[in-house]
Amino acid sequence: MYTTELGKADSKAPVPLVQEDPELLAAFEARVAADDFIEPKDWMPDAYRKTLVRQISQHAHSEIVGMLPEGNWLTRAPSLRRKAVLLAKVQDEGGHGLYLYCAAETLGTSREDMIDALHSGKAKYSTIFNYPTLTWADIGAIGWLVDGAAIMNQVPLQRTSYGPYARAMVKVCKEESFHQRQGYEIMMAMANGTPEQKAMAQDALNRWWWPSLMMFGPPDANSPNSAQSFRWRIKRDSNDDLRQKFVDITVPQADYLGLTVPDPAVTWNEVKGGYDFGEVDWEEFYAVVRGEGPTAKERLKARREAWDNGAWVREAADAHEAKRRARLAA
Ligand code: BYC
Repeated sequence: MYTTELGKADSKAPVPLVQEDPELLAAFEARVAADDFIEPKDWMPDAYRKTLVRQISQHAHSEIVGMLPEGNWLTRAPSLRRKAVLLAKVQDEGGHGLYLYCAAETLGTSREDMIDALHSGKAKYSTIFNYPTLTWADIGAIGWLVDGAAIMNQVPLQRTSYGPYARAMVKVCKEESFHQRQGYEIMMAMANGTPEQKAMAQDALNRWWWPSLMMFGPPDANSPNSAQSFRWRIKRDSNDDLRQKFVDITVPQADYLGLTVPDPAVTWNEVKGGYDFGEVDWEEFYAVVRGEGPTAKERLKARREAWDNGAWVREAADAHEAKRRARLAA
């Protein structure tokens, strides 16, 4: 995503928001308030368009960069079945990235510009993909926790106000459910396996738990984009509400596996009807957002190399298209 740079000429000097026509703005806001979908050719405020490009392109980058930690295990999956399932999942993530880039393109930003922003380090992608996958159990933990957190965040996005983004989320959510189950199934096999396998499963839970909670973004009180995104129904649930829902669903799943969530503060709170839990290390979160995560450099290097190595495919596709057009014109 183009980060807050979108509304700024440089990172220090804020650019005033475009002064919108009050009548058009009022009509737009009334449509959003009535839960109408906004479509690509409809009038929309400049800041709405920019917020969507920021969020959807971040989401697309996350899907594509997210293929890397799991791709790392494709050649080492413990059986042919596990390899086939993981391969299908990683391919699904590539597909999600493509739907999302297409949705962002309908807002008038080119794919090249979005990819350029990722490769130059200007654009963000989810912090979660800056952590390494050290053992096979990490593949189980990613499916269970990371895809589980993604579903929690993406189900409400099926009702986001921008039509192409909402529709992309429908297929993405169906596939994410399969991803979450494949991860949990790996965790079940390991948690019920040898003591060494169970220890690997616990270690993976220990390492992925807190980064998964960070996926929902900063606490509501420190979320600069939330107020406007709620008003325009881009966001339907708050960062903290989704994080709470995730904890409430996931803690009993860990219990069922016979594993322990690495947070001594987790306790059922009868009054709120949910779990209390400890404070996320927000310093770590912001450091990872700044590009200081354990595998951040490796991830961007892999993406840049993939783009450069794929140049011949793009050139061949362009040449084929030019020939096809020339034939049609002749
Ligand atoms: N990582 O004001 P806030 C997947 C940034 S992939 C990095 O709350 P917002 C999968 C945020 O961008 C699923 N940055 O922002 C793939 C903002 O910075 P800027 C990925 C983060 O947008 C492969 C600043 O912090 N899902 O499932 O209202 C394999 C302040 O935050 C993060 C999506 O992308 C983060 N975690 O809310 C397996 C979902 N959190 O731009 C699985 C779509 C926050 O102002 N995105 N920041 O400089 C969203 O729902 C929202 O953008 C967020 C943040 C809830 C993430």
